[in-house]
Amino acid sequence: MTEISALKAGLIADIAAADTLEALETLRVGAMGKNGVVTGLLKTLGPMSPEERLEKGPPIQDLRESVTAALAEKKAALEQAALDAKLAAETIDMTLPADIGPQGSVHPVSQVMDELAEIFADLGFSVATGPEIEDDWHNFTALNIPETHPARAMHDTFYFPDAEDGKKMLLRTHTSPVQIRTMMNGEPPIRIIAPGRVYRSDSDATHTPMFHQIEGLVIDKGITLGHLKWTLETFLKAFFERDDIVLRLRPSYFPFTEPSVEVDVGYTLINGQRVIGGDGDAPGGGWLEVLGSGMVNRRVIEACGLDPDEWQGFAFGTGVDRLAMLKYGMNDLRAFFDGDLRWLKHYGFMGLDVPTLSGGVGA
Ligand code: 2NM
Repeated sequence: MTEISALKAGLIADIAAADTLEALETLRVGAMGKNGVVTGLLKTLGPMSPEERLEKGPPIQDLRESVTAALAEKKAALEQAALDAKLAAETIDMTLPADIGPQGSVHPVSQVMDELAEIFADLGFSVATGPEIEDDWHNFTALNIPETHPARAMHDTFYFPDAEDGKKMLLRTHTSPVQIRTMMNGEPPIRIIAPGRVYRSDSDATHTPMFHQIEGLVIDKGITLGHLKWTLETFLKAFFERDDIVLRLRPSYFPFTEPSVEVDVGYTLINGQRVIGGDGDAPGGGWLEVLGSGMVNRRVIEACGLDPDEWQGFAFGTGVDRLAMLKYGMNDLRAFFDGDLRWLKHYGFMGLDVPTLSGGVGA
């Protein structure tokens, strides 16, 4: 056996015996590295005469190729073995519950808006929307609110700087302009609710500069206060999920309705707790104002281009935030809009993929 074939046999045996990637790397450096034995032999070829190189070159090249191939083969085998060992050790238990990660929740205002839309959908009302930036005609004038009405004073309404076309633009102070637009653009009979954001320059424990309203409007022939009373009673029973809701209608004043009626619901004392339902005049009981309403003023119907001798109707309005507080027992309105995740986790509702009562209580 020549010196080179002995060296080749030894290196290949060492490579075959290497049992870690680190040991294999040490062997590679010893043979093929800058100062490796194979590298050293290759370097001897340079100064040789062509004749000598022709004789001694092939076994050295063969040594280089064989060692390189053995190193690569062993490296692949060791890597495969490492992967096999890892896969054998890291089994995944597919029966473990998945980590569902952080979950959002439905804000009580959104929840209550959904509940209201569903209740009124069952009564034949559709949902109407409109711009939050309005002009003073749709927000005030058409609603029989004259220039001198206190609701127009600067301290209540957020006005935009005067526009060039002379239009006074503002943030709507109620959703009534949606009803105005619906009456102007559509043909009666009309049965709509208009939920959405409204804005008033007001801020304390019970008032935020932005809050949510829902208003309803019915325009048809022969509509009376009786229809209004039945509709509101049916709605409040569905919303508070109680059959013993008692309404108290008090005469009131709104420029856009005549007559105007404020609606209270009775609460009673149950185990010392105020619970909505029952006769508010019972001992310990009382009345909570929940809605404003009335028969739409004929001047409003006329302003919308309809004949008030032909078409009559009723309208009502209330605060969605306030309804949410009453139904779900929250006491600070400001917390609604703080975006505190702890509050949302506590008062929020599960998404619509969870079965709920009338799309209702889910959390
Ligand atoms: C309320 C109370 C009473 C109301 C009236 C109208 C319209 F456009 F038909 F005239 N929309 N909304 C109304 C009536 C709103 O909120 C407390």
